[in-house]
Amino acid sequence: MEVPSEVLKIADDIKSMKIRGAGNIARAAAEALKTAAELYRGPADRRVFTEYIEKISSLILSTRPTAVSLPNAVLYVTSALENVGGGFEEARSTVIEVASKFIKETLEAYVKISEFGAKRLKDNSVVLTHCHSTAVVNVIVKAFKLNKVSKVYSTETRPVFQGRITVRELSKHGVPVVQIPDSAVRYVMHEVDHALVGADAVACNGALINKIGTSQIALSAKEARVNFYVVAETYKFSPETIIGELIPIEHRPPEELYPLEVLNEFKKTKFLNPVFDVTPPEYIDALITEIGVIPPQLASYVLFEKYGWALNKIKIRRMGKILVEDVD
Ligand code: RI2
Repeated sequence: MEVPSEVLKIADDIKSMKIRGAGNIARAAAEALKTAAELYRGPADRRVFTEYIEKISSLILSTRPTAVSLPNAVLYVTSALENVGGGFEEARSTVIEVASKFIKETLEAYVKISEFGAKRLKDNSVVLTHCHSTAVVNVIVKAFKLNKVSKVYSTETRPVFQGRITVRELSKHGVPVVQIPDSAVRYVMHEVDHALVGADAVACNGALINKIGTSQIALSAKEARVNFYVVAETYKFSPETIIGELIPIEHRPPEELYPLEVLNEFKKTKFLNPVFDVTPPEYIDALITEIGVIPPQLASYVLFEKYGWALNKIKIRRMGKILVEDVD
């Protein structure tokens, strides 16, 4: 069974970062599985359909390696498929229903997160944020409507400049926002009350994996005794880290740093473009999730609660390959 062009497009858009942000990536993954099930034109045979969904899953998992929300979205849908009885029709409708449920639940999580997060900010706060996180924007907008935010510093976030999206979105809601180069974080930190960042992944020890530069911001916040909060839905917590896996850090091509014609002038220069970094739990004051505001030390508890059922058969998916199966 061929992969439908609509699904190939979603995969390409995630890879090229047309679709980006851990939450959007996860919803796009669920959407791809749902679309694939809807467009399936193969034989009405459960085994053939399951193989087809596995093929789609591998394709989606191969797009970007770091945001754990992506394998978690795939796990959510494929484990429901594994668990449902019946034949082809039940299998197909399960994929469609469960993928839609995932999308709905992840959107609903923003409501709770913004309520909890806004409560946590003090009145008249100056907030600093990095990159573009939909979850963070939701918290800031909610807090702003409650008159709790007086100014937001938003980093540009080189090399892809996602900070420009943040500025656009916050301005649309009337939030006073100041764009700064990434290197100006420490310069403004003395004015900041709370640093708020999103998450691509949270490890079982509470460490955060987020946009490159996040750990420097955490360091600077700690030095200035500024609260450093991570806004993260629990589907960004990584069950693989419980069985000792490390979260791979994506490296992207140097073309994101310089246009190709300029790069050609630097024949002997090497370029490094890591997209994410790791912030240790000691630098994090709290994780703002849809189930509450929790200390990073509770991450493993959340993981056992949320993914405990999956741990004895977890599939480690790295760039589309299933490396380990049935881990006891
Ligand atoms: P939301 C982004 O990664 C940023 O690192 C951001 O903090 C994180 O995803 C979470 O974003 P990228 O896709 O899910 O820009 O909160 O590489 O939108």
